[in-house]
Amino acid sequence: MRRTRHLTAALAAAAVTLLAGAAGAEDFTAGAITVDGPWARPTIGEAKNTAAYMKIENGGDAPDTLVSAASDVAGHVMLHESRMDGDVMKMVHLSDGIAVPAHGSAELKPLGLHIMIMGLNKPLKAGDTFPLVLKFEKQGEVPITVSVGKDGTAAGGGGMHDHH
Ligand SMILES: [Cu+2]
Repeated sequence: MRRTRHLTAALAAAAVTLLAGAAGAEDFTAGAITVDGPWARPTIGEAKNTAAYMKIENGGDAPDTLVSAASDVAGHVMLHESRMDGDVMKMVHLSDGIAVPAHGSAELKPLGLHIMIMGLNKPLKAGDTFPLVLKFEKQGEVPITVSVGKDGTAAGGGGMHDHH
């Protein structure tokens, strides 16, 4: 399968269109930013929410910040972090965004940083994909395609979004 590594930002948008519908998590590159294997959990029952996870790498000399995200398939997308408050898991909205250090990375994974996707216009099942546009302070908009999979790299610990 063709990868989208090392494409310019302009080509990346076109590549995302070509890859829409492809199975399996892909990597997406725009300028200094590479997004590795974005994935999301399938929705459960009538739930209209899910969370997306990915590793964001910054190959550049300057730090960047993921400031927001949006999707055509969802009414509302927010940057969240799951944190323990005593023995209760709580969601915190990250109004300052998610920092991606120069020559570093930010890891969005279950029980930690995630992109909360709310008000989905249809259920998501394993094997589906959906578009997501990440907006960075410096890099600007980076369109990606999120693959819906059972558990990705997660080591158990599911269900933390059930209360949403
Ligand atoms: Cu959340």
